[in-house]
Amino acid sequence: MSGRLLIVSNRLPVTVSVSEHGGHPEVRASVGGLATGLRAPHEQSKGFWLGWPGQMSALDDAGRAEVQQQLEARRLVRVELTPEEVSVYYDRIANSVLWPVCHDRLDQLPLRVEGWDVYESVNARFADAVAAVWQPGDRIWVHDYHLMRAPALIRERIPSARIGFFLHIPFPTPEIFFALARRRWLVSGMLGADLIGFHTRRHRGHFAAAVHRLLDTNAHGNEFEHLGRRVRMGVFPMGVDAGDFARRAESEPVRTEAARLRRNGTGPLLVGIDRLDYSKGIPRRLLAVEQLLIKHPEWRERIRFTQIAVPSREGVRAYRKVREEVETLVGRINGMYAVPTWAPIHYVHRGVPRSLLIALYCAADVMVVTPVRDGMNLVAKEFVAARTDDDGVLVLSEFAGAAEELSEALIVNPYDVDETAEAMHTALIMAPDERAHRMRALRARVTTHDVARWAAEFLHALGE
Ligand code: GDG
Repeated sequence: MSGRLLIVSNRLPVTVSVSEHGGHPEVRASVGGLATGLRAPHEQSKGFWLGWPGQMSALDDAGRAEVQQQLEARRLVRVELTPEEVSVYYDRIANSVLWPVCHDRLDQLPLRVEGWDVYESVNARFADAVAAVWQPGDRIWVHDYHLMRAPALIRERIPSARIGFFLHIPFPTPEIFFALARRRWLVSGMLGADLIGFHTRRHRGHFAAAVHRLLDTNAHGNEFEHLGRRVRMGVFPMGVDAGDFARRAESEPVRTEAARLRRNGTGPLLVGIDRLDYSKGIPRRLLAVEQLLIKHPEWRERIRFTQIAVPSREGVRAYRKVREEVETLVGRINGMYAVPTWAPIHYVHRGVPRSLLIALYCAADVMVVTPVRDGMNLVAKEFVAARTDDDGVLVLSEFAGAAEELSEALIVNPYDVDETAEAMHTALIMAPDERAHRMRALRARVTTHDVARWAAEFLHALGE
């Protein structure tokens, strides 16, 4: 496909780090799903990726110039944000208002929501940065809830632009979305795009219903007529770099680490890996582990549940609260059931290196992914991609977007602690041939629908 691609996301796909002892700043590529999936289209199209590089206040002028040079070499365009802008646009509006609403958590909304003006001006800054590099023939792809206004603001600056927008988190039912005073303004922002992508049919349906009620426009099939333009909606479930996970899973260091993880135990290993976020359902998952030990005492002093909880958004109060809740539960459950030589829960409050992450996927007898709401959930797909041995059982929440595709998992209602505990038990006693049968079907899906295909399908639809 011709034309350059301009990718727009809150964060650039790199981390800038400065050592405490001075020296040269280092710009390293991030390994996140988006960074991986868009690397090839970004490099091939010779376009730009625009976003915030993270706080660079620790750098002196020479350091900044050096970072700038390294960013330019990667065709990355820096959108600068002040600490005050980050605190209002990112911490407050994006993460304390839009995130809870899109994850059905109206109870987490602040009593007064202020800062939409800053959200708008930051989105406008991104739009200005796009307009500064845009050339006729370019395609623009804007990502996620931090930039819901950006498509319309780009359209104001470049009426003829070809703009795609992808929402990585759920679009909630209108009943919930309408709690936002700025609902019409947000939806109109997204409608600045030519193509709006969602992970699931359900999110698309909620969005279509919201547009219908707010703007009195009916969708014809997957299309709206908006301000004289055609706006299309599409479902593009994001995948993972399945080939890379499979290769790493078979590498010597990962195999050795996985074998060590298995050997260390007294019996089957259950694993949970999430950002420590209230949407991920960690507290109820811990209660389900407890329930498993109550209902099936034969697992006591045998199973181990390892929960990696990566610190996340610690500047936001709700996140400090969920951390406290998780830590209290871990303490209580371990205190209740542990013996001097065994404890049911291994809780790790820190990110782990990618090799250990994949070793955990490979060593897990049961992977427990039970978010109470999740746009997609890549962890579930990464686990499947890593299981080249066709073994391991996935327990998956019906409220993760991934459940629409991964129907051979044991699907649970994460609010139902008893059901989740029973699914863990079923997974633990599942016969090897059934495990293999399910995993093969899951792997076929995850391998063919990988992240490269996701990006290619979206860009193909945008180009139409
Ligand atoms: C949002 C939506 C949607 C996790 N712990 C470690 C680690 N990770 C990596 C995983 C995975 C990523 O972080 C998490 O991705 P998820 O998709 O599970 O969740 P969110 O961060 O909430 O992502 C979500 C996604 O956007 C994409 O559209 O699926 O629904 O909420 O890639 O591997 N990586 C390493 N160490 C860890 O400890 N190295």
